[in-house]
Amino acid sequence: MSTDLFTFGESLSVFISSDTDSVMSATKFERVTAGAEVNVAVALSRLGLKAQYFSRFGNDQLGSVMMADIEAEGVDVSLAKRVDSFTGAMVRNPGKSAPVEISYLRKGSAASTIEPSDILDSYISSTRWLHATGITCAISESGAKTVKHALEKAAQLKIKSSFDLNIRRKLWSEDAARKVLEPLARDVELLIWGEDEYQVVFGQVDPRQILAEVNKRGCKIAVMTKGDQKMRFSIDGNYEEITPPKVVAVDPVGSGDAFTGGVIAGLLSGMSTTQALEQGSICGALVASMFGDWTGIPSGIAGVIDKEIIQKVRGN
Ligand code: KDG
Repeated sequence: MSTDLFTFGESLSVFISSDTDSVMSATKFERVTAGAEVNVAVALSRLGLKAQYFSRFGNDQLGSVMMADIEAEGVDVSLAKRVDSFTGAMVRNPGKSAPVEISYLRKGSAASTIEPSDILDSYISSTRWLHATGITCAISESGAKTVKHALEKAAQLKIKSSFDLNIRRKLWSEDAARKVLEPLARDVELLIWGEDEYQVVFGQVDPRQILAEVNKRGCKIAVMTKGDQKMRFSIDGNYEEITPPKVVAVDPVGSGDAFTGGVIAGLLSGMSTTQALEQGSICGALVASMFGDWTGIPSGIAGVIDKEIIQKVRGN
């Protein structure tokens, strides 16, 4: 099967308190499926492209329901393995009156047993784009090896790839993250990190300087995001900025992944890099404007957001 995107990582069942804004006082919880890489796969699928996602799920009910959720979004999850461990979860408040606070239930989870041999060369050679994140590096040593293996294989097979640092400070220290992630920040088509993540890996530096440096490391498009603020990027040494569309932010969780998905889809559709980044920022803003990681992801055809949605966001 040939695909537009192949990605892998850990998806989680996210339990969100629904009767109060605090996990401490809630008695009711809503469950949704999410995860940085699967969010990107869903974005590609909503935008009309073929996305394939690999993970290890436990032989449990959460594993079954999450695979069904992913499949219902049109993402091919048929390569996934079921293993003798539990499927990971996350508990959080919705962030309505207090900042979002999360707790993970994932150490030793099924997905954390992922290994380089799970990612067959054929998964990469049959796709147009490989996407990986630093979260998979944080969940286990074999996860970090798997990311390294997949990115190197993509470079070897001349398949375009993207890497999102996605530092999760509840999973590892900044020091540990820097050691593992710094060597991986090279030779990808698209490197997307938050401003604070660049600082963790490269120290306090001028954005223009560091983005140019990242281009020199073989990353053609280097992007530095900062939530709903100005996004900086550099393509082959040429620095530019985009201001994301303003929306009323309801829930920022998942907006970075929607941004990444919108950019990849745009690039695969043949848009210019700047247009693809603009499309990504619309996807990110839409997700932030609605509750949940997937709710606001827009629909589209062949990688391009539906025109009416763009008109609505731009207010015309
Ligand atoms: O990017 C959104 C993710 O943070 C969320 O879906 C959960 O994957 C997740 C994580 O590891 O925090």
